[in-house]
Amino acid sequence: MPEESNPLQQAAALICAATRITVLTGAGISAESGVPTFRDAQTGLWATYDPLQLATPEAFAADPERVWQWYAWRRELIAAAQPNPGHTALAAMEQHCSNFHLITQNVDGLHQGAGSHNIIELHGNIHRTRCADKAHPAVPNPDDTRIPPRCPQCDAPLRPDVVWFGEHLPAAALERAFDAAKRCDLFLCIGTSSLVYPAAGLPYAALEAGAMLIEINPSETPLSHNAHLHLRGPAGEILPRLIAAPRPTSEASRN
Ligand code: BJW
Repeated sequence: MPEESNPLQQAAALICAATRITVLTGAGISAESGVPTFRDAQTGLWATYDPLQLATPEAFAADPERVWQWYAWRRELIAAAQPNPGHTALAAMEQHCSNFHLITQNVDGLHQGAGSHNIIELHGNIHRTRCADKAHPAVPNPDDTRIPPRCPQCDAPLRPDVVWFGEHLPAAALERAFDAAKRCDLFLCIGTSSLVYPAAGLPYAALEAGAMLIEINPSETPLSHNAHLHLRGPAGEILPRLIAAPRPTSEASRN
């Protein structure tokens, strides 16, 4: 890494030199699409809503209507959102790296909308529903006006296919994510507070296996001091500049 270059150029050089890139995204990457994060002061969902009353299996058991309605509101909000330049830049990065994994904690489907392909969804997807009793995927009957609607197979309530606190992450996705973290030579951690486990453990697994670590976030997180580079700012501004940044010439890299 040429020492005289700025952090953005250094990051661009790391991306250019990497052969196996793994990215972990969180709610921050969708913030510029108008999808609220969870923990940002004032604008985060948890500033207004209590996660214990909305994002746990106990909350759903106690008041399924309230939980369903809250997710229906969020689904509508997300349906109106478009991928932003941060999502698009990651889709472009995938085109230039033959070994690229995009792990997301987001449930909004905006990476798919931007054209990313190799996506590992750790916390599910808000656009899908499943049976609350048997966990199988299930699509509500459009004529079912009950809230929540019932499983067409067994008449149990349906729930959003997302991972709530205290629930296990989908095992295959989690295994693929840790595998991608341990096998990469560059790990990018973008727009996550790095507080929620096991996802927050992924960058540490990458570091332990010898990868370089870049964090992109306007704020400091518990991960920041472990990152080789911390690019401070909104992902929708930094990522497009990162993929467009001039790479150091081979002459400059030798010096
Ligand atoms: C920008 C930006 C811009 C803003 N550009 N950046 C070890 C220690 C302690 C606790 C635990 C542990 N292991 C497990 C736990 C318990 C728990 C946990 O981690 N709790 C902690 C909070 C303390 N974990 C779990 O329960 C998980 N399950 C589990 O571990 O199962 C095993 C088990 C089972 C039973 C018993 C014991 C173990 C499940 C976690 C599920 C999380 N679910 C949610 C809701 C998903 C559905 C929904 O959408 O409603 O997932 S909670 C919420 O947090 C959501 C997110 O995916 C997740 C992470 O949040 P994220 O993405 O980081 O967002 P924010 O808001 O926190 O941060 C946004 C960041 O963006 C900020 O840093 C901003 O600065 C930044 N930003 N604008 C770039 N423009």
